[in-house]
Amino acid sequence: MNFNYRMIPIAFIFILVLNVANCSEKTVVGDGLIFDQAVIRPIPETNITTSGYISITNHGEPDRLVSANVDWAEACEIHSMKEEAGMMKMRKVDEGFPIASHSSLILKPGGNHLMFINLKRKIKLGDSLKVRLNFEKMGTKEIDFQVADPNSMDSQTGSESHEGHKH
Ligand SMILES: [Cu+2]
Repeated sequence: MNFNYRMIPIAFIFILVLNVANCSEKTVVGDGLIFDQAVIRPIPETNITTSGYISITNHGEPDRLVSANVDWAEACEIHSMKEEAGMMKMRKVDEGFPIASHSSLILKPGGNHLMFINLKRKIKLGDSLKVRLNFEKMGTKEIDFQVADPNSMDSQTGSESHEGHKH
């Protein structure tokens, strides 16, 4: 048998180093992207579009939200909101939104948002719907969005009354 016993301690040290690397990686949640306040606006049954909002914090490398898609609507677009001649107008953003390192992308009412077009199902308060967010570097992240009044989300930070902690 020609087994080299000197390799054992080396292999052992290598495994230890790998474990340490794994541990430190786990302290960064979701590859460096943290999702919060993912909400979809409740709408009357007759409506066929609605909007979605989310706060994305990037603790990793610079990235970009390039697109989003869902199973429950024909299309999901990324929209910006800009004032033109005194009116707020929304526009489809084909290039998506960049998210610099250690900064946040906040989609909120009155500002940039996700637009769900030609809904295939009813959207009612309390529902939870999956949205796939596609990032240039981090790939696709499937996030649970809650159907809730988006205007009440800011004041709810850190004190959600009935749903508890959900990520
Ligand atoms: Cu829109």
